[in-house]
Amino acid sequence: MLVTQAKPYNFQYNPQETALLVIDFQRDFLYRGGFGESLGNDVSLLQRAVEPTKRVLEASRNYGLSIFHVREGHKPDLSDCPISKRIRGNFEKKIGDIGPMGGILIRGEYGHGIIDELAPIDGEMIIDKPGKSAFTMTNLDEELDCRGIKYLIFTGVTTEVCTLTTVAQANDYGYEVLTLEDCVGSYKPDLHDSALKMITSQNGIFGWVGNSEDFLKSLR
Ligand code: TIU
Repeated sequence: MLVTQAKPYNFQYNPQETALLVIDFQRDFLYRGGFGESLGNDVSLLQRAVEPTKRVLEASRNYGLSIFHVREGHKPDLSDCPISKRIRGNFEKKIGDIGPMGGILIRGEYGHGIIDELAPIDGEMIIDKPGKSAFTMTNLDEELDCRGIKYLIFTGVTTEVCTLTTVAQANDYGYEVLTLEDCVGSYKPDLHDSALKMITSQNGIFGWVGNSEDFLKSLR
């Protein structure tokens, strides 16, 4: 077992049974003209999570951890997009409308792709999901189960939306979950802080929160 410093107490994990999750680092969330900006957000706020996540991704590759990339998005015909999700907020640009990176949050479009810094390489799983949780309407749980994965390391955007939703569901499925606080990012700094507090409250109601430096140290 390896051990890394974390809140509310040290996180122990068997690297053979551990997967790194890299959630929704897509141009649609990090770049101007995509889905994140269509919701009225300052997308530059997510950049701070990119470099630490890159270091964790590269170290995880070198160590041989299982790596899962996750993307949020919809089929071009929007048959998997609830009307509630498309119209909520009354925004001018909606899912499926054309923006500078193609159809907003549509699979196969440039904006739906993962940013170059964190692009998947051969052998890494890609999970496409229509909702916020990476477990809902996907085969993520089966893919983790057949690899014998019990421990999940979380990186992703945004902290309180897709990351927290997936962390909470992973906890219900019985995974031991570590979220790296500098590898998750939000448009809302106060909600980022609250989401991380929610994970560790009650002595780890959803799991652990650590940081990239301590996690990298544990892999060395
Ligand atoms: N809007 C927002 O903060 N997030 C999302 O819509 N999806 C993800 O978090 N990936």
